[in-house]
Amino acid sequence: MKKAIIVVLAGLWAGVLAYSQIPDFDALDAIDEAMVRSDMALMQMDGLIPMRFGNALDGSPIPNAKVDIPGIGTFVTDNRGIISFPQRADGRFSLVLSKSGFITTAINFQIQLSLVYNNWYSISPVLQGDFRFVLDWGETPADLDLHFEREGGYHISWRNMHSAADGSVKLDRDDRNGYGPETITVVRAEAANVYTLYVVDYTNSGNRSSGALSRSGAVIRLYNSERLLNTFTVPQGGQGTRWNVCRIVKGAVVPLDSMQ
Ligand SMILES: [Ca+2]
Repeated sequence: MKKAIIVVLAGLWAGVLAYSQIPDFDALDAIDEAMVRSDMALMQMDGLIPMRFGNALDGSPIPNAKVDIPGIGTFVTDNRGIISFPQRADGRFSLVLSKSGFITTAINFQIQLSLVYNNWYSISPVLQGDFRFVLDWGETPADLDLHFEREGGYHISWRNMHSAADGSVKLDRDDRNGYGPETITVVRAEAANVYTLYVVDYTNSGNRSSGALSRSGAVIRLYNSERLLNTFTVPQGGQGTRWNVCRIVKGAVVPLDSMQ
C-alpha cells in the first residue's frame, strides 16, 4: 500500500516538475524589486525617507551616484541605488543626481505626511541618439505601455519593439509589474517627420472611464543626448486609458497633456 502511494506521489511530482516554468529574468527582477521595496517600507517605519534610483534601460540599481538636495543634504546611493534621510517637515524640494555615464538629472519632489510618494526614479545613461523617453509610475496599474508613432510610418510599442525600416527607434524595456521603467530610445528623428508619444493603460484597457491612469503618478522624462529636456506628468483628475504626452514637429517637442 505504502509503495503504491509513493509511486503515485512520485508521478504527481514529475507532473509538477514538467509543468513548472523556469522563471525568466523579468520574474527574477520582480523578486529583487519587491525585496528592495520591502526594505524601503521598513526604512519608512524607522523614521527615514528613502528614495531609489535605477537605470532607465533595464531597471538595475545605480550605486555610487551623488544626489544633492538643497536644504537637506548631499548623499551617495548605496548598492541598491537607495539614499535616505530622517523624516522632516512637509515641503517641496528638488534633487540633482549625477554620476559618470549617466545624464545629470534634476527631479522635483514633495514630502507629504513625512513621505515621498513615487520615490522610485529611473535615470538615463548617456545617450547616443536624438531622444529618450523614460516612464515611471506607482504600484498600479500593473501594466502601462509607451507608444511612439511616426506619422505615416512606424508604430513602436511592446507589439513591435524596433523600427523595421532602419533601427532608428526601439523599446528598450516593457514593464508589466508596476513602477516602470518603460523606455523608448529614438536614435534618429528626422525633422521632416511628425512623431507622437502616448501612454496606454493596458491593465484597464477595457474601461474607458477608468481613473487609474490619472492616479498612477506616471511621469515621463525626456532626454536628448546632452540633458534632461522635459518632465511630463499625467493629467490629474482625468478619465481614460490613453495619455497623449507630446508630439515632435520639426525637431521641436510640443506637449499635448490630454487624456482620452
Ligand atoms: Ca508595459
